[in-house]
Amino acid sequence: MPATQGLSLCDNVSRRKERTREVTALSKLIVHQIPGGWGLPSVGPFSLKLEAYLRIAGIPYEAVVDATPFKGPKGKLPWIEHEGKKIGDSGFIIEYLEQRFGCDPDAGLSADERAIALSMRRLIEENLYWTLVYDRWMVEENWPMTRNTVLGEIPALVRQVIAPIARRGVRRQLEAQGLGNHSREEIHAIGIRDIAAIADFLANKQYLMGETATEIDAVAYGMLANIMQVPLMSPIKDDALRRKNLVDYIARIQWRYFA
Ligand SMILES: N[C@@H](CCC(=O)N[C@@H](CS)C(=O)NCC(=O)O)C(=O)O
Repeated sequence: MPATQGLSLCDNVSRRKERTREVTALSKLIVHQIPGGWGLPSVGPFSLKLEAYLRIAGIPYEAVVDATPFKGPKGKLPWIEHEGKKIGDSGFIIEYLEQRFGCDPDAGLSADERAIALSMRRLIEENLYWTLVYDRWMVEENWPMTRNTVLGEIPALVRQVIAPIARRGVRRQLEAQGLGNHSREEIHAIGIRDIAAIADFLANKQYLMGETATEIDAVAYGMLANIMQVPLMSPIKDDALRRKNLVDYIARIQWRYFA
């Protein structure tokens, strides 16, 4: 799926960078990601983050769905192939793309704005993410839908065998991370606090760092859309949907970059 939207951010960079991008566009960027579903291009928050980033930065790419994360260099999705290189982890991928394509959506941020954006990213990726994992994989009512969508590209018979093994692995990850040792109510309270912090920080701005979209908006969009726009039950989702600025924010990014 070649993406050509979102070029505006790079429209004003120097002619040299334009030329660089035209040339590098010739070598195809392949993005391996978690399958789409529930109306989203990817039901993986980090895969959707990378796709949002590529659209914000205006970098053309081709998305490929991987049924499992095992082929990637870090054993996780997303990962990319570009000019003979394989790179895993959305954060490292973005660093690579910024250097290779010479286009940084955060270029206009000051050092303290970058520090704030990084703290917000850690909140979203290192804490809120695990509440999403808990709701998808551990809440009994949600499990059948998670199994059939997140693992939906695995042939049904194989999935029957793999799904319970994968679920046990995720339970161990949740316990090792620490969140999995809390009660359901405590986990939801933790997630709701993060949602409140994002909504309060966004306040009435267009994007998290101001009037233009930056990397943190890709991070937030990938996670929030995967919480707010999926047909799973969660008090965290319910809380987020009650916050009009978050609902408008997600719609704004979708309209601007995914229409
Ligand atoms: N830090 C990584 C996290 C990626 C990640 O956790 N991906 C999940 C899907 S959302 C995954 O592939 N999980 C498979 C596993 O943990 O075995 C990034 O930013 O890309």
